[in-house]
Amino acid sequence: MQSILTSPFVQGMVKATSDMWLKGWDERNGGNVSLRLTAEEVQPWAADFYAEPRCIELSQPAPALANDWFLVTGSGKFFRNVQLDPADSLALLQVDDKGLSCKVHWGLSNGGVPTSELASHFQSHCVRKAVTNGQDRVIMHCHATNFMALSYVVELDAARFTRLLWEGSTECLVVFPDGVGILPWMVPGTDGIGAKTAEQMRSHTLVMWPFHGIFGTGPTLDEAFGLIDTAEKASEVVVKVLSMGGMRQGITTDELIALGERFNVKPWQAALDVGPAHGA
Ligand code: 2HA
Ligand code: ZN
Repeated sequence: MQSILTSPFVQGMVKATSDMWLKGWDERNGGNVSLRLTAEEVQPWAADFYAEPRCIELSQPAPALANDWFLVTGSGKFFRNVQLDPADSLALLQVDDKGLSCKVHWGLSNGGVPTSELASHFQSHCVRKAVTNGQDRVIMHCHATNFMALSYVVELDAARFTRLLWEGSTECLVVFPDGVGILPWMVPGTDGIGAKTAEQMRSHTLVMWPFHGIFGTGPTLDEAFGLIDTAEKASEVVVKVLSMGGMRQGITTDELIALGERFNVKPWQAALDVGPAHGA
């Protein structure tokens, strides 16, 4: 019997967190990731589970996640170290049958608790699970550098910011047609920011926490990573463009509409309606 360290979910989490570290998005203990799993996916590795799993109360009831399994990053753990010691850095959890607590079945081998942003993750999972009929399984948070930098200079209006990124790279509208939601600045690690993040996740796959970072969702770790990577790439382009004096030309509204038609996605209407970011 192979160790749970060889399981697709632990390997996938190691890859995602290592890539995020290498991108420079997760300094120190910055960032957190959660992956929803089925009983069938975790069952083959049950031999590695703790005989007496620790129980952790949830700060908010999450009945929609009753009995669900999650692999999450641990609070205070450094993404840079996940690849060196996944059993210390990660936690495999199962929510109880009422959604009031969870048990740590594997991981956090030297103690500790799941990510400080568990409230934002679980509340967002409830929403994404419902709006995508169970398809979305990943919530990913990090401190994507250029995306963060833009939050200091752009108007914090979701439709305008979405439009700016759509014009920052041709692939953006195809990758996030639902646009980017924006929260006001809030204290992280609280139920309050969790509720507001989840509210934005009803209609957006990306959410900005100004002066802090980004939340992304998707069906797989690769998809959530790719989504954030795409927004961050466009943000980098926009940062460079603004540093060179601003956009003198760009993708037009008609061109964005044509892009949506070609790739069979429905662009967020509000971001089309605000008009071009490049002032053409
Ligand atoms: O500590 O990024 O938002 C991890 C974080 C908190
Ligand atoms: Zn953070």
